[in-house]
Amino acid sequence: MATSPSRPRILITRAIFPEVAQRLSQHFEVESNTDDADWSADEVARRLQDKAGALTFGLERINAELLAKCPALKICANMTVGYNNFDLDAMSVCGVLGTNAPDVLTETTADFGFALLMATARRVTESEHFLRAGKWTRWNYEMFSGAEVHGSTLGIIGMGRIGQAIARRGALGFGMKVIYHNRSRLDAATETACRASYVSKPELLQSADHVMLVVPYSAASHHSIGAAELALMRPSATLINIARGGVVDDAALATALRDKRIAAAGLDVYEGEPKLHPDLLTVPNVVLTPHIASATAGTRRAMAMLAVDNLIGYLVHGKAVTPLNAAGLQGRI
Ligand code: 8YV
Repeated sequence: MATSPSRPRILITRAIFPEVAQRLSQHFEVESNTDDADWSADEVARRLQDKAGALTFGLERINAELLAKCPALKICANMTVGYNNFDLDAMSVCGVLGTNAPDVLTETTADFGFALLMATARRVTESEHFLRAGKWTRWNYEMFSGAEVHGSTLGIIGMGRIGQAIARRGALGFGMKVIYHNRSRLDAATETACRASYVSKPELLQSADHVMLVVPYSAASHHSIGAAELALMRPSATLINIARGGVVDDAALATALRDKRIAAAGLDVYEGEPKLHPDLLTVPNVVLTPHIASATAGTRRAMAMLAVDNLIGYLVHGKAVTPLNAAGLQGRI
Protein backbone atom coordinates (compact mmCIF):
# COMPACT_ATOMS: atom_id res chain seq x y z
CA MET A 1 0.00 0.00 0.00
CA ALA A 2 1.27 3.50 -0.82
CA THR A 3 2.30 5.39 2.29
CA SER A 4 1.62 9.02 2.98
CA PRO A 5 3.96 11.03 5.22
CA SER A 6 0.95 12.71 6.82
CA ARG A 7 -0.37 9.51 8.34
CA PRO A 8 0.00 9.35 12.15
CA ARG A 9 2.75 7.11 13.50
CA ILE A 10 1.91 4.25 15.86
CA LEU A 11 4.10 2.05 18.05
CA ILE A 12 3.16 -1.53 18.97
CA THR A 13 5.33 -2.28 21.99
CA ARG A 14 5.08 -6.10 22.00
CA ALA A 15 4.51 -8.88 19.47
CA ILE A 16 0.86 -9.32 18.56
CA PHE A 17 -1.38 -11.11 16.03
CA PRO A 18 -0.26 -10.12 12.48
CA GLU A 19 -3.80 -9.04 11.56
CA VAL A 20 -3.67 -6.42 14.35
CA ALA A 21 -0.63 -4.73 12.82
CA GLN A 22 -2.18 -5.13 9.35
CA ARG A 23 -5.36 -3.35 10.43
CA LEU A 24 -3.42 -0.55 12.04
CA SER A 25 -1.24 -0.15 8.93
CA GLN A 26 -4.35 0.69 6.87
CA HIS A 27 -4.49 3.98 8.81
CA PHE A 28 -1.07 4.58 10.33
CA GLU A 29 2.69 4.28 9.87
CA VAL A 30 3.31 1.34 12.17
CA GLU A 31 6.46 0.40 14.06
CA SER A 32 6.12 -3.05 15.62
CA ASN A 33 8.12 -5.01 18.17
CA THR A 34 7.79 -8.13 16.03
CA ASP A 35 10.71 -9.81 17.85
CA ASP A 36 8.89 -9.32 21.17
CA ALA A 37 12.10 -7.84 22.58
CA ASP A 38 12.12 -6.60 26.18
CA TRP A 39 12.41 -2.88 25.60
CA SER A 40 13.58 -0.84 28.58
CA ALA A 41 11.59 2.23 29.65
CA ASP A 42 14.20 4.39 27.86
CA GLU A 43 13.84 2.34 24.69
CA VAL A 44 10.04 2.65 24.77
CA ALA A 45 10.39 6.43 25.30
CA ARG A 46 12.93 6.72 22.45
CA ARG A 47 10.68 4.85 20.02
CA LEU A 48 7.58 6.74 21.16
CA GLN A 49 8.99 10.25 20.83
CA ASP A 50 7.68 10.76 17.28
CA LYS A 51 4.51 8.63 17.65
CA ALA A 52 0.92 9.81 17.97
CA GLY A 53 -0.29 6.54 19.46
CA ALA A 54 0.80 3.34 21.14
CA LEU A 55 -0.72 -0.09 21.42
CA THR A 56 0.34 -1.02 24.95
CA PHE A 57 0.03 -4.21 26.96
CA GLY A 58 -0.37 -3.13 30.55
CA LEU A 59 3.37 -3.45 31.07
CA GLU A 60 4.79 -0.08 29.96
CA ARG A 61 4.84 2.68 32.57
CA ILE A 62 3.18 5.70 30.97
CA ASN A 63 4.16 8.40 33.46
CA ALA A 64 5.29 12.03 33.56
CA GLU A 65 8.90 11.10 32.85
CA LEU A 66 8.02 9.23 29.65
CA LEU A 67 5.41 11.77 28.58
CA ALA A 68 7.96 14.60 28.81
CA LYS A 69 9.97 12.79 26.11
CA CYS A 70 7.00 12.13 23.81
CA PRO A 71 5.50 15.48 22.73
CA ALA A 72 3.62 14.01 19.75
CA LEU A 73 1.81 11.36 21.80
CA LYS A 74 -1.99 11.56 21.87
CA ILE A 75 -3.19 8.12 22.94
CA CYS A 76 -1.99 4.92 24.66
CA ALA A 77 -4.37 2.02 24.07
CA ASN A 78 -3.91 -0.87 26.51
CA MET A 79 -5.09 -4.25 25.26
CA THR A 80 -5.84 -5.10 28.91
CA VAL A 81 -8.70 -4.21 31.19
CA GLY A 82 -6.27 -3.30 33.99
CA TYR A 83 -4.49 0.03 33.54
CA ASN A 84 -2.33 0.46 36.61
CA ASN A 85 0.58 1.06 34.19
CA PHE A 86 -1.02 4.43 33.32
CA ASP A 87 -0.53 7.54 35.43
CA LEU A 88 -3.84 8.98 34.25
CA ASP A 89 -3.33 12.31 36.01
CA ALA A 90 0.00 12.84 34.24
CA MET A 91 -1.53 11.70 30.95
CA SER A 92 -4.41 14.17 31.33
CA VAL A 93 -2.00 17.02 32.08
CA CYS A 94 -0.12 16.18 28.85
CA GLY A 95 -3.31 15.74 26.81
CA VAL A 96 -2.75 12.01 26.29
CA LEU A 97 -5.77 9.72 26.29
CA GLY A 98 -5.57 6.29 27.92
CA THR A 99 -7.93 3.50 26.89
CA ASN A 100 -8.36 -0.04 28.19
CA ALA A 101 -10.05 -3.19 26.91
CA PRO A 102 -12.98 -4.12 29.16
CA ASP A 103 -15.89 -6.56 28.60
CA VAL A 104 -14.34 -8.70 25.86
CA LEU A 105 -12.36 -10.71 28.44
CA THR A 106 -14.95 -10.92 31.22
CA GLU A 107 -16.30 -14.45 30.68
CA THR A 108 -12.92 -15.97 29.75
CA THR A 109 -11.29 -14.50 32.85
CA ALA A 110 -14.16 -15.68 35.04
CA ASP A 111 -13.76 -19.19 33.57
CA PHE A 112 -10.11 -19.08 34.58
CA GLY A 113 -10.95 -17.89 38.08
CA PHE A 114 -12.98 -21.03 38.42
CA ALA A 115 -10.27 -23.20 36.88
CA LEU A 116 -7.85 -21.89 39.50
CA LEU A 117 -10.39 -22.32 42.29
CA MET A 118 -11.11 -25.91 41.29
CA ALA A 119 -7.42 -26.77 40.84
CA THR A 120 -6.58 -25.24 44.23
CA ALA A 121 -9.47 -26.68 46.24
CA ARG A 122 -9.09 -30.15 44.72
CA ARG A 123 -5.27 -30.10 44.72
CA VAL A 124 -5.00 -30.85 41.00
CA THR A 125 -1.43 -29.69 40.34
CA GLU A 126 -0.04 -30.93 43.66
CA SER A 127 -1.37 -34.42 42.95
CA GLU A 128 -0.10 -34.33 39.36
CA HIS A 129 3.41 -33.50 40.57
CA PHE A 130 3.16 -36.45 43.00
CA LEU A 131 2.13 -38.76 40.17
CA ARG A 132 4.79 -37.50 37.74
CA ALA A 133 7.44 -37.97 40.43
CA GLY A 134 6.56 -41.69 40.52
CA LYS A 135 5.28 -41.46 44.10
CA TRP A 136 1.82 -42.98 43.41
CA THR A 137 2.34 -46.57 44.49
CA ARG A 138 -0.84 -47.29 46.47
CA TRP A 139 -4.32 -45.92 47.25
CA ASN A 140 -5.10 -44.32 50.57
CA TYR A 141 -8.47 -43.00 51.76
CA GLU A 142 -7.20 -39.51 52.55
CA MET A 143 -4.81 -39.12 49.64
CA PHE A 144 -5.06 -35.53 48.30
CA SER A 145 -8.27 -34.93 50.15
CA GLY A 146 -9.35 -31.43 49.18
CA ALA A 147 -11.98 -28.83 49.95
CA GLU A 148 -15.59 -29.00 48.76
CA VAL A 149 -16.48 -26.52 46.03
CA HIS A 150 -20.20 -27.16 45.38
CA GLY A 151 -22.40 -25.87 48.15
CA SER A 152 -19.54 -23.99 49.83
CA THR A 153 -19.32 -20.25 50.48
CA LEU A 154 -17.58 -18.17 47.84
CA GLY A 155 -16.36 -14.73 48.95
CA ILE A 156 -15.57 -12.33 46.10
CA ILE A 157 -13.56 -9.16 46.78
CA GLY A 158 -14.06 -6.73 43.88
CA MET A 159 -17.49 -7.04 42.30
CA GLY A 160 -17.00 -5.46 38.89
CA ARG A 161 -17.84 -7.22 35.65
CA ILE A 162 -15.46 -10.14 36.22
CA GLY A 163 -16.47 -10.53 39.87
CA GLN A 164 -20.12 -10.68 38.82
CA ALA A 165 -19.38 -13.31 36.14
CA ILE A 166 -17.62 -15.41 38.80
CA ALA A 167 -20.58 -14.98 41.17
CA ARG A 168 -22.99 -16.28 38.51
CA ARG A 169 -20.80 -19.33 37.91
CA GLY A 170 -20.59 -20.04 41.63
CA ALA A 171 -24.28 -19.59 42.41
CA LEU A 172 -25.83 -21.09 39.28
CA GLY A 173 -23.25 -23.72 38.37
CA PHE A 174 -22.00 -24.90 41.74
CA GLY A 175 -24.84 -24.04 44.12
CA MET A 176 -22.48 -21.89 46.18
CA LYS A 177 -23.54 -19.27 48.66
CA VAL A 178 -21.97 -16.12 47.22
CA ILE A 179 -20.95 -13.18 49.40
CA TYR A 180 -19.02 -10.16 48.15
CA HIS A 181 -17.25 -7.03 49.26
CA ASN A 182 -16.75 -4.01 47.03
CA ARG A 183 -15.96 -0.30 47.42
CA SER A 184 -19.64 0.38 46.74
CA ARG A 185 -22.57 -1.97 47.13
CA LEU A 186 -24.26 -3.16 43.91
CA ASP A 187 -27.86 -2.21 43.19
CA ALA A 188 -30.50 -4.72 44.27
CA ALA A 189 -31.24 -5.96 40.73
CA THR A 190 -27.56 -6.78 40.08
CA GLU A 191 -27.22 -8.49 43.47
CA THR A 192 -30.27 -10.61 42.62
CA ALA A 193 -28.95 -11.48 39.15
CA CYS A 194 -25.63 -12.58 40.71
CA ARG A 195 -27.35 -14.19 43.71
CA ALA A 196 -24.75 -12.43 45.84
CA SER A 197 -25.00 -10.75 49.27
CA TYR A 198 -22.94 -7.77 50.36
CA VAL A 199 -20.85 -8.21 53.53
CA SER A 200 -18.01 -6.32 55.22
CA LYS A 201 -14.47 -7.38 54.35
CA PRO A 202 -13.76 -8.95 57.77
CA GLU A 203 -17.04 -10.88 57.61
CA LEU A 204 -16.17 -12.15 54.15
CA LEU A 205 -12.70 -13.26 55.21
CA GLN A 206 -14.07 -14.99 58.30
CA SER A 207 -16.92 -16.84 56.63
CA ALA A 208 -15.80 -17.73 53.08
CA ASP A 209 -14.53 -21.20 52.21
CA HIS A 210 -12.98 -19.72 49.07
CA VAL A 211 -11.88 -16.10 48.75
CA MET A 212 -11.54 -14.79 45.17
CA LEU A 213 -9.73 -11.49 44.51
CA VAL A 214 -10.87 -9.54 41.45
CA VAL A 215 -10.12 -6.02 42.63
CA PRO A 216 -8.11 -3.54 40.48
CA TYR A 217 -4.65 -2.59 41.73
CA SER A 218 -4.38 0.88 43.27
CA ALA A 219 -2.73 2.54 46.25
CA ALA A 220 -5.86 1.58 48.22
CA SER A 221 -5.74 -2.11 47.26
CA HIS A 222 -1.94 -2.48 47.69
CA HIS A 223 -1.34 -5.36 50.16
CA SER A 224 -5.04 -5.30 51.04
CA ILE A 225 -4.59 -9.00 51.77
CA GLY A 226 -1.67 -9.29 54.20
CA ALA A 227 -0.89 -11.12 57.42
CA ALA A 228 -3.81 -9.53 59.34
CA GLU A 229 -6.37 -10.45 56.67
CA LEU A 230 -4.96 -13.96 56.21
CA ALA A 231 -5.25 -14.43 59.98
CA LEU A 232 -9.00 -13.81 59.70
CA MET A 233 -9.49 -16.58 57.15
CA ARG A 234 -10.47 -20.10 58.08
CA PRO A 235 -7.62 -22.63 58.28
CA SER A 236 -9.57 -24.71 55.73
CA ALA A 237 -10.01 -21.79 53.31
CA THR A 238 -8.45 -21.14 49.91
CA LEU A 239 -7.39 -17.79 48.43
CA ILE A 240 -7.49 -17.16 44.67
CA ASN A 241 -5.79 -14.09 43.14
CA ILE A 242 -6.63 -13.28 39.51
CA ALA A 243 -6.55 -9.52 40.20
CA ARG A 244 -3.07 -7.98 40.17
CA GLY A 245 0.25 -8.61 41.82
CA GLY A 246 0.64 -6.35 44.84
CA VAL A 247 -2.98 -6.74 45.99
CA VAL A 248 -1.66 -9.64 48.10
CA ASP A 249 1.44 -9.41 50.27
CA ASP A 250 3.08 -12.47 48.71
CA ALA A 251 5.65 -12.87 51.51
CA ALA A 252 2.88 -12.97 54.14
CA LEU A 253 0.90 -15.39 51.97
CA ALA A 254 3.85 -17.76 51.58
CA THR A 255 4.26 -17.78 55.38
CA ALA A 256 0.53 -18.42 55.91
CA LEU A 257 0.64 -21.31 53.42
CA ARG A 258 3.77 -22.81 54.98
CA ASP A 259 2.26 -22.57 58.49
CA LYS A 260 -1.11 -23.92 57.20
CA ARG A 261 -2.82 -20.73 58.41
CA ILE A 262 -4.94 -21.23 55.32
CA ALA A 263 -5.26 -24.48 53.35
CA ALA A 264 -4.16 -23.39 49.90
CA ALA A 265 -3.89 -20.59 47.34
CA GLY A 266 -4.23 -20.27 43.58
CA LEU A 267 -2.28 -17.39 42.04
CA ASP A 268 -2.18 -16.03 38.50
CA VAL A 269 -0.55 -12.70 39.37
CA TYR A 270 2.44 -11.72 41.52
CA GLU A 271 4.12 -8.74 43.04
CA GLY A 272 7.06 -7.94 40.73
CA GLU A 273 6.07 -10.54 38.11
CA PRO A 274 7.43 -12.28 36.13
CA LYS A 275 9.61 -12.76 39.21
CA LEU A 276 7.95 -14.59 42.11
CA HIS A 277 8.59 -14.37 45.81
CA PRO A 278 10.99 -17.34 46.21
CA ASP A 279 9.05 -18.74 49.18
CA LEU A 280 5.99 -19.29 46.97
CA LEU A 281 8.01 -21.82 44.98
CA THR A 282 8.83 -23.85 48.09
CA VAL A 283 5.32 -24.40 49.48
CA PRO A 284 3.31 -27.28 47.98
CA ASN A 285 -0.19 -25.96 48.72
CA VAL A 286 -0.24 -23.30 46.02
CA VAL A 287 -1.22 -23.47 42.35
CA LEU A 288 0.86 -21.05 40.28
CA THR A 289 0.07 -19.86 36.75
CA PRO A 290 1.85 -17.14 34.71
CA HIS A 291 -0.81 -14.41 34.34
CA ILE A 292 -2.94 -16.29 31.82
CA ALA A 293 -6.50 -15.61 32.98
CA SER A 294 -7.51 -14.00 29.67
CA ALA A 295 -5.35 -16.28 27.52
CA THR A 296 -7.52 -17.82 24.85
CA ALA A 297 -6.82 -16.97 21.22
CA GLY A 298 -10.31 -15.58 20.68
CA THR A 299 -10.26 -13.37 23.76
CA ARG A 300 -6.73 -12.07 23.28
CA ARG A 301 -7.62 -11.25 19.65
CA ALA A 302 -10.77 -9.42 20.80
CA MET A 303 -8.73 -7.48 23.40
CA ALA A 304 -6.15 -6.45 20.79
CA MET A 305 -8.86 -5.49 18.27
CA LEU A 306 -10.58 -3.32 20.88
CA ALA A 307 -7.27 -1.51 21.41
CA VAL A 308 -7.06 -1.06 17.61
CA ASP A 309 -10.65 0.28 17.58
CA ASN A 310 -9.58 2.80 20.20
CA LEU A 311 -6.54 3.94 18.20
CA ILE A 312 -8.48 4.28 14.94
CA GLY A 313 -11.52 5.71 16.71
CA TYR A 314 -9.51 8.44 18.42
CA LEU A 315 -6.83 9.33 15.90
CA VAL A 316 -8.94 8.97 12.74
CA HIS A 317 -12.49 9.74 13.90
CA GLY A 318 -11.86 11.76 17.07
CA LYS A 319 -13.66 9.40 19.47
CA ALA A 320 -12.28 6.40 21.38
CA VAL A 321 -14.51 3.43 22.26
CA THR A 322 -13.40 2.85 25.86
CA PRO A 323 -11.65 6.03 27.05
CA LEU A 324 -10.40 6.29 30.64
CA ASN A 325 -9.60 10.00 31.05
CA ALA A 326 -11.62 11.71 28.29
CA ALA A 327 -13.19 14.13 30.79
CA GLY A 328 -9.75 15.08 32.16
CA LEU A 329 -8.54 15.88 28.64
CA GLN A 330 -11.16 18.48 27.84
CA GLY A 331 -9.57 21.71 26.78
CA ARG A 332 -6.07 20.27 26.64
CA ILE A 333 -6.00 18.90 23.08
C1 8YV B 1 -3.78 -9.67 30.49
C2 8YV B 1 -5.04 -8.66 32.44
O1 8YV B 1 -3.73 -10.88 29.85
O2 8YV B 1 -6.51 -7.43 31.07
C3 8YV B 1 -5.85 -7.45 32.10
O3 8YV B 1 -5.83 -6.49 32.88
O4 8YV B 1 -4.53 -8.76 33.49
C4 8YV B 1 -4.92 -9.76 31.46
O5 8YV B 1 -6.08 -9.91 30.74
C5 8YV B 1 -2.47 -9.40 31.10
O6 8YV B 1 -2.42 -8.09 31.59
C6 8YV B 1 -1.30 -9.67 30.18
O7 8YV B 1 -0.85 -8.51 29.55
